[in-house]
Amino acid sequence: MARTPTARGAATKSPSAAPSSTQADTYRGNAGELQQQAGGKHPVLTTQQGIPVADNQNSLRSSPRGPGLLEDFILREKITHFDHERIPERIVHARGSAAHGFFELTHSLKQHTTAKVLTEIGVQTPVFTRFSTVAGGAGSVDTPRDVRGFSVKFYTPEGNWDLVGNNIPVFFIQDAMKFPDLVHAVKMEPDRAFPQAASAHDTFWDFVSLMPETMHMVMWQMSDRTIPRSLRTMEGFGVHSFRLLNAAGESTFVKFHWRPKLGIQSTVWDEALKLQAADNDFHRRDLFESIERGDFPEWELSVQLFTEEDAERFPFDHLDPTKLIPEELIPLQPIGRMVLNRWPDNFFAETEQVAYCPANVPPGIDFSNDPLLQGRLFSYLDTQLSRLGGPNFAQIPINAPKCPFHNMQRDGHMQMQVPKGRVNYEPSSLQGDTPRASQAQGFRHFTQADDGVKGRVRPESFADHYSQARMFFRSQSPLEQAHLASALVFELSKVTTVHVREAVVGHLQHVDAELAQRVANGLGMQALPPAPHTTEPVQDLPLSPALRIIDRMKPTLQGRCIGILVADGSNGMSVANLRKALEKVGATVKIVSPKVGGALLKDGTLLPADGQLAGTPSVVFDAVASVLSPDMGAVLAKEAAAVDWFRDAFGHLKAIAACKGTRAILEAGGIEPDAGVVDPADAQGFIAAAQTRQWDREPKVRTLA
Ligand code: HDE
Repeated sequence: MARTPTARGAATKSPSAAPSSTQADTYRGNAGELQQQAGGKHPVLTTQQGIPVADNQNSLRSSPRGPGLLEDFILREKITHFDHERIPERIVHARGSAAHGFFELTHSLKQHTTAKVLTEIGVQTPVFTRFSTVAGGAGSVDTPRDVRGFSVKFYTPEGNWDLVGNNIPVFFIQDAMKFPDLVHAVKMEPDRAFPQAASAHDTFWDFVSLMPETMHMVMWQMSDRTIPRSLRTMEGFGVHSFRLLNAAGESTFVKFHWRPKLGIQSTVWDEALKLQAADNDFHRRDLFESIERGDFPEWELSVQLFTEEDAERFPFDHLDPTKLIPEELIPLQPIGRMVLNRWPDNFFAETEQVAYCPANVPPGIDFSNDPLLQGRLFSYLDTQLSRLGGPNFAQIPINAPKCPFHNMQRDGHMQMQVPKGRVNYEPSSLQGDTPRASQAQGFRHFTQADDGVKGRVRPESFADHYSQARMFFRSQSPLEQAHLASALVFELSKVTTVHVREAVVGHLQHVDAELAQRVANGLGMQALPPAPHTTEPVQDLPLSPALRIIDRMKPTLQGRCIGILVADGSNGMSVANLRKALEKVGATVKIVSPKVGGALLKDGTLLPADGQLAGTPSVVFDAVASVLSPDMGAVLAKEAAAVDWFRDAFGHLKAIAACKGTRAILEAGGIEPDAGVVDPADAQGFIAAAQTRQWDREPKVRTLA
């Protein structure tokens, strides 16, 4: 008699107690069906000890409706492992996405370094690159206003080189001593545990207002750099000066720069805010999808090389990480490219467990005395000991070098290796194959005389906090300056403590008096707060147009995504023609329709959709188009999701290709078509408009500070 368990569990016999064949079928029925559907040859499920499992649906009970038994080693092992699935998230840069790829050198730096990764042209060095936000937790969204981490692990033939940088070339503070304070101030406030992933709150700006050295980085943070369009359109910087050492032991200073092949692109602030609701994983998804379709993200690596003597002539100290070296002063030399072409197989095993450390450098690369870098050399190994649970994390596949490695380090938690032999010390004479140090190949430090006086001091050469902040602000285009001023108004408007707002505006006076006035106006201040006393006169450094974004956006649709809105009755030919023209110039096209099943076109064919209108707002696209019948246009003009689709695209300065049927929706959204609104039949006109944003439109759609 076949028994089907009822809601009250009517089976009378325990399924694990040698069930009758009919009972076994009943209990395993579902799983069996699933396996058949999936097809293929499935290995037998086992415990971690390799014991085959007969039933993965039911725990062991004393009777069908009786208590569970402690004896159930299968359940206990499964639950115990699950209970320990999480590891501590990174203290900073917790939210990140990563990909595998390679670095290929195109110009040798042989004259300056012995590092093979920088001297062997054409060799492809494997890399694993992780991008991150800084302030938010691992589960926070991808698109807050925040600095982005840009970490590259090069698996070189002489050991791993980790270039652990950011998408901004300077940092908030000059000395590692202040890092815990900075991070405490920017993360959620300790009593209320908000805001998540946002610097717009009192503690961050309180810290800033009392630490004028933050002012240069604050300018970058308030610029559009911190609201990137995608990870593929961000620059990356090693930030600190490093040293290159050649065979003769001579040193050259170096700064590293990554430049995206697609050019640098950002979002506009209102768009970034709405993206946080539209797609929490906007950047991760974009990276994944681009790799999946073979559109591999690529960056050029460039270096700025300079000597100690060059550095003495700079009007700032290059060892101060709040300063950059304008490329107008020391030009960038391209030396290679990085291509990311493989998504990790497993997020936890690779992206979560990867452990970057700025102290990982191969022979031929060395550190400078930048006091922030010196502190970082300690911090990363230390944090990884607790985050990854012990000293053997370098054996985790994603962290292990891809070149041979041998040492006498032994034992410890999670030791994966089984060393052979009696010798675990050096020197030794009992075995002929034990590792020995090598003068010829080993790592050498730059030898430098140091006749200073020990002490806790800030060098006087670090005292100028405003000149480069001024240089950055004044180098921006007028629109970028307006974005920056508006970002300051937005952030400071979230600060409830009046004296903090005033103190920040006081500092801005040293950066640029007009900026301070604009922010004061935006905050509704009745009078301009006084500028704080400063020991150093602020210099008017030569401007650096290379620091802009808007002018440098590449006029291309490559790497950009266009959404086409269709509905029942749309003209299939118009959609196909537009799609073909867009794809020809490298754009990705996605079809959006009121229903995800697609739209029944005028000719009766079904066009499947990539996204449903209500769940795919226009913020996720770089430009939008629509092909709608007048009837559907009239229906959608009463649909908020459709009206918002166009109103937001217009407000976010995107090109719009709107057919006649769409006019009713534009009217419902109060949109007055401008040069960036074209007919979808004019594919070339749309392509030209979609290659950039409609910057002229901005003053008409929002008031900027
Ligand atoms: Fe980090 N930083 N940092 N940082 N940092 C970490 O290391 C630290 C700094 C950066 O994708 C932590 O493994 C100190 C500058 C990135 O996994 C931690 C100081 C720059 C990442 C740490 C700095 C960075 C980190 C947290 C001041 C740009 C993510 C987890 C002395 C050049 C790496 C971890 C990844 C991560 C410490 C300053 C970039 C706590 C003490 C400057 C991209 O060790």
